[in-house]
Amino acid sequence: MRHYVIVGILVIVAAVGTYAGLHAVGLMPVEASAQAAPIDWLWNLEVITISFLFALIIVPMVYSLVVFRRKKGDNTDAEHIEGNTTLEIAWTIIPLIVVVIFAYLGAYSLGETRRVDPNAMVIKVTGFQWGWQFEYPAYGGFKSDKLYLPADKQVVLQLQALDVIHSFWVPEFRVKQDLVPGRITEYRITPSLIGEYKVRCAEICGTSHAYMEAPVVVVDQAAFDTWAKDQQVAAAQAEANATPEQKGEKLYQTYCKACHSINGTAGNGPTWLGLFGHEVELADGTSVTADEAYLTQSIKEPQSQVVQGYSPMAFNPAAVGIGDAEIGYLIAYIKTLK
Ligand code: HEC
Ligand SMILES: [Cu+2]
Repeated sequence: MRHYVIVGILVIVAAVGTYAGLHAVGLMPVEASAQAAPIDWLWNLEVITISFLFALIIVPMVYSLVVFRRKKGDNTDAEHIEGNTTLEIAWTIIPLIVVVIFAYLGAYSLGETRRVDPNAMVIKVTGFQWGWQFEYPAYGGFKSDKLYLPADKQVVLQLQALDVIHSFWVPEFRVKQDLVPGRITEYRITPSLIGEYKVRCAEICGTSHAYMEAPVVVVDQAAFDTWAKDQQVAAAQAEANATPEQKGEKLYQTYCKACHSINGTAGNGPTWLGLFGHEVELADGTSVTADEAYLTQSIKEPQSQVVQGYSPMAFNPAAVGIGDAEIGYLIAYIKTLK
């Protein structure tokens, strides 16, 4: 009996110690969304259970090793034990109940994180190799490379992938959602903490996957309205005033920068420095002068003429709405890169 009492007390002490230790490590980043609350609550309950189970296994084991070790000169056999039906039933039934309870709590928390607010603001999110773009249809459809969100208001992100599977993940929001080519997936979030975070792609998607990040800025409603109105006005003005070269540069910054440098270094695709007017060697052994016709063709039908030493361009500019006018701007911009 004495052993049971001692082990019981040690199990409780070790469980509390383990939980306190895990808690002190700070396993989770700050909680910055309403959806994070049920997730963190469940996670905490799991850590408590894990701490207790850990103590329940480790303490009796270490206690037995120390207290019941063979005394010097004792060469007798240990007691022969056939089994213990009560114990076996108990350690089958109790974990079963615990697992069923956790399954219920898991389903419940999942439901909580998906609660729909019919007034949620829609933001269109495009993920591509290797970057993010955010579009605000509620404010004239301006595009941004930062995700601004108002605090305490649900937004629904409509996620679209242009090439391969990506995954939208802001650890502080907890919830994560894949972007699947050919389909629009939804991600609902109610940011609850003003601050700056980062969205990162959580699905390995090629060479520069690790750099597929974008800032996420949560501000109060008033600051958000100001920002959105400013962006809307700026977008309209930029559209009206920009020279073709500037429009081309903007397109380049948004869509092409990940693979094409403008400083002469080769990336996933050839550099654009000095491209216009140069002889380009193609994979089929022929060569061609990089004039308007060739560049237009390369952008319109990326697979038609493949540059020597590169795999065909996996990005399809037409998929992001790059048509004849935009190609004109891009070529005007490429011409400036001498
Ligand atoms: C995912 C990476 C990637 C992105 C993003 C990308 N490209 Fe490319 N691009 C390539 C690769 C690889 C090649 C070389 C193979 C080929 O010719 O198809 C290439 C070739 C080209 C060429 C021919 C260049 C030459 O040196 O002859 C043009 C023009 C071009 N891309 C335009 C664009 C434009 C415009 C955009 C943005 C709207 C863009 N690319 C975005 C990967 C990319
Ligand atoms: Cu990705």
